[in-house]
Amino acid sequence: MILCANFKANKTRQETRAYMAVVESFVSANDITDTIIVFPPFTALEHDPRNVLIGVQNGYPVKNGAFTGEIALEQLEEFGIKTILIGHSERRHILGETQEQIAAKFRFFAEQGFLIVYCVGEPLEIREQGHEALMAYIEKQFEGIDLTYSDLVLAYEPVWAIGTGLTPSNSDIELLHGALRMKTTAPLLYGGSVKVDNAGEIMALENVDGVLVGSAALSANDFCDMIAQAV
Ligand code: G2H
Repeated sequence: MILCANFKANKTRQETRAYMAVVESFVSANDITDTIIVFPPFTALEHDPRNVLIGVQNGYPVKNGAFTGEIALEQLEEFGIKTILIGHSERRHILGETQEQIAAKFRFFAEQGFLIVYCVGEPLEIREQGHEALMAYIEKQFEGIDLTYSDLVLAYEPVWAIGTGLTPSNSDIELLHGALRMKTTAPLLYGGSVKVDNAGEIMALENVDGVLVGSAALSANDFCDMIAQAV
């Protein structure tokens, strides 16, 4: 299983250090062999600890240069970062990233050999149009994306389930993940209001290889509880 904690714009450097200490000691004490990835804000980046991967929530697809306000490869390399989240719905819908920009990031970071957690997902009005419309929408989010990339992890996160407490039914998750499984052999994560109460059940579903957790993973103890539920 792969379990990711996405902090978004939460936690200070000090809070992140305290969080990592809890998660790292839990992972070592329990001989956890699942892949655990934490995505802190840039300001709290540290070198990868031994047993937990540290990834970034974004990155600019150049080595360095005149890109005010961005963080590029050179700055990530300084921390030994080799894991990145690309295509998260908040970047698509709040920050206005286009599929073209997202695909450029994907290409660049794939060329650099990063482990890429690539996110797709539909808004509610698309889901209400049925499975075919939903798949057509997600297909567009695959434009310019190499689904055969060897270090790809694909995360399905329905936009309407993100931070809302709503989740699709287990059978809807299985239906969608089954369709994604036909397109790629990459591990498939589910994301969107995963919490201690539903993580185990979701991870036990067919074609679910892990979870991407936001708000419920902000508590280190809760994230450890979810890790303990990995099957
Ligand atoms: C989806 C998810 C983590 P949350 O954004 O990427 O957030 O678990 O808060 O819905």
